[in-house]
This record gives sequence, structure tokens and C-alpha cells, in this order.
Amino acid sequence: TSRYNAAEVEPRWQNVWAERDVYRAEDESDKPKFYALEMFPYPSGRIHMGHVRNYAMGDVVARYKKAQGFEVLHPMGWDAFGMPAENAAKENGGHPKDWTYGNIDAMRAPMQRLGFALDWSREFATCDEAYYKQQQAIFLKFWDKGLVYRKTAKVNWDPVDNTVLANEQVIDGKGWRSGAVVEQRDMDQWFFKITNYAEELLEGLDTLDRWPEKVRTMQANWIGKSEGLEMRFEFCGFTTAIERRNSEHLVADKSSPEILKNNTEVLHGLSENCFNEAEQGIEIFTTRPDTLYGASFIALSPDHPITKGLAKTNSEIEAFHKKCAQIGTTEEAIATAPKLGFDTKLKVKHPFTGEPLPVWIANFVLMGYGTGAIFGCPAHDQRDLDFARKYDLDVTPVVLPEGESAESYDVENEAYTGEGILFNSDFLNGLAKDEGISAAISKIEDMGLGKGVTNYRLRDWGVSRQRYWGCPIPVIHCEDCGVLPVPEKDLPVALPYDDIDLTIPGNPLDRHPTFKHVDCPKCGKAARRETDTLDTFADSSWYFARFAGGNTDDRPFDKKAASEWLPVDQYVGGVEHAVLHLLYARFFTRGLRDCGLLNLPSGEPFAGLFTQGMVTHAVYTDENGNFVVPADVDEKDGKLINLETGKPVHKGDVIKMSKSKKNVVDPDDIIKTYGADVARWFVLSDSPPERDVEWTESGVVGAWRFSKKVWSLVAGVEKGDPMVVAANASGEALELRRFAHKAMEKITSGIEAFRFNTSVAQIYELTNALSKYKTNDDAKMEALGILIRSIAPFMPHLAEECWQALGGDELVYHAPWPKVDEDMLVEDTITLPVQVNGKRRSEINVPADMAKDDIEALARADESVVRSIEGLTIRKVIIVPGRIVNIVAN
Ligand code: ANZ
Ligand code: ZN
Repeated sequence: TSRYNAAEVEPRWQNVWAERDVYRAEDESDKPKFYALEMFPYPSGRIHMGHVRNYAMGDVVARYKKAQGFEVLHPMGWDAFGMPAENAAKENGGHPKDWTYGNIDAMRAPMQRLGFALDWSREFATCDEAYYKQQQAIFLKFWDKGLVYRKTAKVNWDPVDNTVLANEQVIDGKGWRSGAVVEQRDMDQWFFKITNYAEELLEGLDTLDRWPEKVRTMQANWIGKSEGLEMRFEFCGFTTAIERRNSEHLVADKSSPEILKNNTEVLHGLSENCFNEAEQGIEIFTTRPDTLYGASFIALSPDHPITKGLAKTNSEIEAFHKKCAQIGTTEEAIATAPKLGFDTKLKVKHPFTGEPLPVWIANFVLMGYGTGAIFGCPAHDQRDLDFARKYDLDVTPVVLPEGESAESYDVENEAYTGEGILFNSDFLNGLAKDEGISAAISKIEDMGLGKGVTNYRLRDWGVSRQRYWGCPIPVIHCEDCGVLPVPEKDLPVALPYDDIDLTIPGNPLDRHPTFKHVDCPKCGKAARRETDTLDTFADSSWYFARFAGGNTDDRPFDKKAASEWLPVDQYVGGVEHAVLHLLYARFFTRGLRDCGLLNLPSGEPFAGLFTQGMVTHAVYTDENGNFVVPADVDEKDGKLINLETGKPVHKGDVIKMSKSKKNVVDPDDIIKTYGADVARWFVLSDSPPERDVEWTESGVVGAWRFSKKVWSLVAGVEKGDPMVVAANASGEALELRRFAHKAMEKITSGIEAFRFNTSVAQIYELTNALSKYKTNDDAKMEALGILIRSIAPFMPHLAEECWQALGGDELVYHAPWPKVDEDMLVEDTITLPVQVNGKRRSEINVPADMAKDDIEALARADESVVRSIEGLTIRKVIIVPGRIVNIVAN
């Protein structure tokens, strides 16, 4: 038999596929549609094993669905805007555009060498003018629809990269790329109004039953719905106006004359605007109004308007504010920072008791959430408790855990946040938590001090970036006419290529000699073009619709085609995108729907989602602690050495492949040595797809041997019809048929359930069974036909070569998925134990569906049974079908 030579076979089939254009998806097909998609790659310059695993999984699904009779869309493109291109240009002096397109070209070839069933006719990069032109059109449509707005906002400013960072890009208070300490700045920013859809985005999660539970939970937490109460705490001495309106609920102010005097002095020292606001009291948001009787202080955010007003005349507050600003704006940073507080000496009145409560400024209160002010209940909130212990404030428990007694219950250093019965709480006493919440809300509403509200943690999406390599925001600022959209006929606002100097800090578009200068589209006077570009997450929020709806130039995508393909039936990608990318895409599809661009009533872009594990590898180091690439490591006399230097090498942890640890294996090297099929097979075979898979040389060699074994099986038989059904098989041939169909059933259910490793295990079994079967008959041909078709989604080149060798007509890609013969799944014979008077005397082999009478006759005729009932008379024969035969004789 001839040797299998992947290096020759693989490109040959790739050419056939390309020439026949077999992977092109037809919009107009009558077949049911299936859209398979993997998160498109960032063109960093090279393909890594993570890509191979990600795309191999999507490819299994795409090929399998095709064989099942679906019209499959499986496209590929490039998520091409972003900082790395600018950084590379800065370091190497090139141009971000050249770098990006160069990388795309460098990556397309190895990607094609992997033999994925991709419709390359739909390829694009998000940095293509044609693409971002349509993104600008979408931006303007969203603006018309009220989904885009501009406001001043506090931003994380990276003073080294000179750019605004998203919260996620701030790690431990430092910029993720520059490592510089992040500052806070106020800037005019563009926002997408994702909060319009907060409730819908949350409710939609319940319909996504083919998404991992953990991803849905993460999204739900990010949206962070909470029901609570917004209410005012009035300053002592400043309550009359309100009390007159609600005199029946008047609660007497129990504060002292000193308090009233101080409140009056401080508040009257505020500027007029600020005083007018403060006079209304402090508006807080709480999810636990049941704990109001446990309130021991009020805390304002350092950025609260009242704090700011106070800071104008009080330099200590000003200094305190500065100190808080150094922590950064991320919630995580704020949550983990030590509690800092400042006592304003102002006092507000408790709404139920009339007792004065101190007003503090506290660093753990965020301005961006709720109202930027809280009441602190230390006994039942850990942050409040930490704060109270530090500043010696009262701790009054009001929720009694089950089994505790009201007299002895106390809270030390751990707040009690669980369920319980309210006590120390006057009219709320005896109520459970939820009853208490409702009762407190009703009371506050009656008093005219507030109302029940729903709050979402979700913030609007700030999309302004002061960077060059992104989609320009299509807006013009005119001194007379204000902020105007760029007229549609003038789109795209193209990125200038020349005069881009990235070695100077700041936004290159802002200092570009011509980009900014534009005439006002309304009055014609000199105006200023917006120089912010869009967050690159916008680019990846609708690319799947563009793939589906074609490369149209007059609209973002063809509505009919996109609406028919969407939602994506199976999306595959990294769990690192569980929150932002997926949430932004879910927002975009809703916006596109509501702008009439897409017919997608559910608004959900991805019906099925799978998040795959990573590819890991051991880290190798030499004696000096330098990392050594695996390709340079060899084993000699049982010891690891560096091939280059001959020196010993130490094997360390097995971790995610990463350039910095040099524990990477280049897919292209593997393709050259073993072939693409082997690389694909290996990343799918060893672990469940959601887990990490460890790349090992021995594992790859095993996969390679397996591919050879399959080929030798096929090469040993004469050409025939691999679609044959050996209907009349008997004996060993029938056994083989049964084995093949049983394996097939498990292979199929493995693919359906995204458990490719179990499918692989079954393919191994079937291969073993086939190599033991020496007769070249129809049963063997049928089993081989099944084997090759089930291998095809995993190792498509080998499968094509084998299919041809077996005599299959057309490509295996066009062959239908093997149909399981249900008859082959039933066990044909079963073994029944036979007891005589409760003692096991024999066993009989019978067809599984044999009638009771026939079984009885067989049992009675059995030699050992006959011997053991000699001289006795059979009184009764009890048959438990499928289990046992019992003979009673005496
Ligand atoms: C009083 C209280 C008592 C609270 C108690 C909790 C427990 P979620 O569920 O995440 O919405 N809070 C409100 N606004 C805040 C802000 N801007 N910065 C920091 N904390 C804020 O959280 C709502 C709770 O977080 C609110 O309920 C408030 O503290 C706090 F036993 O009010 B609570
Ligand atoms: Zn104008």
C-alpha cells in the first residue's frame, strides 16, 4: 500500500475545494439554513494553536451540518482595528494600515492550509473603508433613533498612551498596555444608549438555552438589576417645606440647637445652586429599606454635587476628594481599597425616628451608581461595617437570624446579610425581609420622601477613543450650528493615510494637518471634524450581520439575507468575551432591529454559544532561567536538553501557550511536519472542548499514527461503493455492522452535544474493529464508508483521499451523514440464567425478542436443567423477560 503523504494530499484537496467553490453559501438555497461562526481573529501576524482549536470546532459543526442537509454559512474575516497596530507602528516606524493588511495576508495563507470549510468570498476586515463606512451609517441611524448621545464624563486617562481607557483596561489602577498610573479626567464623550435595553437584555438571557449557564450569569450580573427605594434624608432644620405637604406623617426633629445652628451655617455657605439642591435633602438609593432602623450614617460619594459644593469653601474636603481620586474609577479598585471617610459634621433626620444621623463622605460610594449617596447600615452590610468600625459609628442590628435571640444577638466584624425577622424596628418588627422592604417603601412613599425604583448596574457604553486606528465618528462641530452628523453622501469619513506620526503622544487625528478641517454641512462656514474614533468593540458588534448580508456598498447589509441567516446557530469563541463583546453585539442587533435594518424580533444574534478551553503547553527553561521554545527541546538519555546548545533544560508548569513564556508551538510547523488534519484532530481529541487541552509531542505523534492507520485500512480494499448497505450480513459481518452503527450513533450524539472527544473515542473504536476484520465484503465497505464520513468533519483531507480510494463518487464533503440503522442498535441475543427451585442451573442464549413459549421450551430442553429435574415434575415456569427463567419442580 502507498504511504499517506499529507504534504502532498492536503494542498491537492484544498485546490479542488477552491476550484469547485464548494464552501460558498447560497442565500437563495431551498435547504434549511445553518450559520456557524467562530469569533473572528485579530490580525496579530500569526496563527496560534488557540485559533486552530477554535476554528476546528466550528469547522466540525459546519461540515457536520452540511452533511445533514443544511445550507451552511461559515465565513471568516478580520477584527482589524485597535491599539497593537499603533504600538507596532510606533516601535517599528511603519504604518498601522500596512502592518494590519500585511498581517492579514500573512495569516490567511496558514489559515487556508488548515483546510477549513470557509466561504472566503465573504471575507472582509473591519478596517476596510467599505466596512467602516457602513459602521458610520449605523452610528448615524442609531443617533436618529436616540441610541447615541454626547455628554461630559469622567474617564480613565492613560497619561502615557494618551488615551481614554475602558474600566476593563485599567488593572490595579494602571493602564493595561502602558502600565502608567491612570488618572481621572472630565471629557466630552460619545455614548451608546445600551441602558435603553437593560431589561430586554436581561430577559433575553432566559431564552438563550444553548448558551453556557455561567456566561448567562455573568451577563445578568453585569446588567445588575436591583429593585429598591430612592428616598430623601432631610437636613435637620430644613424639613418644614416638606413636612407641611405631608403633615399627617410629621416626625419631630430630635436634633439639638447646636446641630441646627451648624447645619444652617454650613448650608447657607453653599453657592445658590448648591444650596437649592441641598435644601431638598440627600437623595439615596437602597435595596434594603427594611433595614432603615439600623441606619447609623449617611455617606456621599466624593464626586457628589453636595461634596463638590462643600469642597468649594472647605479645603479639607477638597484634599479628601483628591486623595480618593487616586484610587481609580474601577469598581474593583474601589471595592478593594481601604475605606476612607470624612465627617462633614452635617446632620440629617431619620425619616421614622426623627433622630439625627451624621453625614460622611466615603470613598466606597460611587457617583455612577444609584444616586451617589447611601444610608449606611453597618450591621447588615460589610462595607458599612468596616467603615463604622474604623470611624466608631453605631452598629444596630435589625435583622434577627433564625435561632438567635433578640436580647443576646450582636454583630462583631461580620455583617449579617441573610434572611431573618426584623426587630429593633418599631412598625416593621416581626416582618420577614421582603415584607419589610415593601412596608418600608409604602411608608416612605406615603410620607412623600421617595419611591420604589428599579436600578441597573449597567452603564451606557462610552465609545469615544482618542486614537487613530479605529472607525472615525462621523460628526462635525460647528460654532453656529452645533454638533451635526456628516451627511450620508459624504461617508465614509476616511482615515487619512499620510502625516500619521505615532511617535508623539496624543491623538494623531487631532494634530493631522487636514483631517479636522471641514466646512459645516449646514451653514458652510469653517467647522471642526470630530477626531474621536469608535471603541473597536463596535466593529465586532455587527460583523456577523455583514457576513450574512453581503458586502453591500449602499447599506450595512442586505436586510433579507441577513434576516434569513441570523441568528448565528452556533457561535464558538473564548470565554474572555463572555461579557462585553456578547453584550455589545446583543445591543447592536436590537438597535439594528429598531432602526428597521434587520428583521430579528428576538434581538438575539447568537442562538447557540460555546466557549472553548485553551491550548496549554509545558514551559521550558534553561539553567539561566531563560525560556526555551518547545521546538528546541529534545530528550537525550532520559534528560531534556536544548538542541541548539546541548545544555540541560528544565520542564515547568503546563500553562496557556503564550509568546512571553515561549511555550508556543507554531501551527504552521505542525502542518509541515504532520499535516493540518493531525493538528486539528489532536486539539479536538484529548479533552472535552470546554476544558484546556495540553499539547504534547507524543499526543501529536499518536494522532499522526492514527491518520496513517486509517489510510492503510482504506488502501487495502478494492474500490467499491462506500455508501453500500450490507443488508444481508450475517455472522461476523453482522457483528461488524452492529459495531459500526452503534459507534456511529455515539459519534453523532457527541457532535450534537459538543463532546467531540467522545466522538473521537468512538472513531478510534471503530477503526480498531475494522483493522481486526479481514474479509473484504460489503459489511467492511459499509463500515469503512461510515468511518470515513464520520472522520470528515475532523480530518477533511484524509477523508477526501480515503473516500476517493474507496470509490465514493463526488466529494465526501457532499456525502450525506451516515444514517444509523436502528435495527443494528438492538442487542440481538441475550443470555438468560435458568434457575430450578431457586438454584442457578444453567443459562440459555436467546434472541432478544423471543416469545415466552419458545423460551420456556428452550429452558426445558436444556441439558443441565433436564439433569437437575430428573424424577421431578415441573409445576410452574416463571419468565421475567430479559432477566431470568425460574422453574418450580417437585
Ligand atoms: C442600605 C443598605 C443596608 C444597603 C443593608 C445594603 C445592605 P446592589 O444590590 O448592587 O444594587 N449602594 C447604593 N448606591 C451605591 C453607590 N453609589 N455606591 C456604593 N454603594 C451603593 O446594591 C445596592 C446597595 O448598595 C444599596 O443598598 C446601598 O447600600 C449600596 F443592610 O442601602 B444599601
Ligand atoms: Zn454651521
